[in-house]
Amino acid sequence: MLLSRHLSKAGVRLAAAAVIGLSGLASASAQTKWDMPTPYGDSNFHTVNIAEFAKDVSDKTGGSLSIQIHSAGSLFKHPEIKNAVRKGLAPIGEVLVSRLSNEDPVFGVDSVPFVATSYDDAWKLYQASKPFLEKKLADQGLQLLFAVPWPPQGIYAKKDINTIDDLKGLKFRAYNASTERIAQLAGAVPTQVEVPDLPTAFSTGRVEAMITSPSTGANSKAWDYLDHYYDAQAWLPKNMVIVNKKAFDGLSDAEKVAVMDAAATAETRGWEASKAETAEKTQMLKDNGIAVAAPSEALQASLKEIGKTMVAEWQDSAGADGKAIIEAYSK
Ligand code: PCA
Repeated sequence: MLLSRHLSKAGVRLAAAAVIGLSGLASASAQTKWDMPTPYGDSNFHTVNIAEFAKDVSDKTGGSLSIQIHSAGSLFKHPEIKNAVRKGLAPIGEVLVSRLSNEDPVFGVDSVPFVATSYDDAWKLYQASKPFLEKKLADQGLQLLFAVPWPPQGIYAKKDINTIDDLKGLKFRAYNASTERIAQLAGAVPTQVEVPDLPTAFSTGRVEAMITSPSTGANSKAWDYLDHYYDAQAWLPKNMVIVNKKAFDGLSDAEKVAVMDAAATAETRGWEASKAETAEKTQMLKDNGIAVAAPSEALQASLKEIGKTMVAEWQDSAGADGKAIIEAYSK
């Protein structure tokens, strides 16, 4: 009591000075930290690209905006990431675009088999669909920062797949509505499995075959649990990085410019990395003992038949937007 009274005046002045000093310091180096959930592991080329994007943002803003990546579904599982960003639970995140095709067919256009099977065509399809994609995202308060394709998709299996009949009855791993539909049309049994769970799903027999990229096969050490890869080059699905619009609008003008610049650079770098990845990871599959082959003519013909059915189904469901996208793409 006595002591505190003694200290009072000088103490109050000192404390006030300290508070002003601290707050002055805080506003001079206002720091924003964004948590960023992503679905795939650290060694995946998409995650590597995003880590460079995050570093770029930090460098360009002098550290005033930092992005902390939470990979492999560690903060939010893949199916939850989009809604987490929409609700602002995470300001920024990565998702497979076609993961959202149940909301709107526009999101599924890059995963319809044999519509765009080369990088050039995938780029054209991206440009044709981008305005629609951006509009659908904007309706949910989301903004597209950049999108990067996976290498072309091929079939992995524990046994030889010579014709489509060899897929009949197999437990087939799916990662979106389109891979589920392919399994159904081939007479296989689809099961949704996220990439981080692949090794367990295969080794416990929950799934026996899948269609995905050389990247995902190599990243998840497919040689530990299967023997065959058929390079069907069926489509190139994209991942996208999206940001909560309110969070973005809360940045300073300089920070906004930094994010947009880093995003444009990441998109270019990501497309190049994906191209390099295709040959590199296909070789890695071979080096580790997987039999890598082109699909037989019979198998490829059946896959293309399935593709035709799915193009028709997609066009039916996508209506006027779908028509406009295909028109822009065919130009
Ligand atoms: N890898 C991801 C999506 C497409 C790909 O090549 C996956 O298998 O889930």
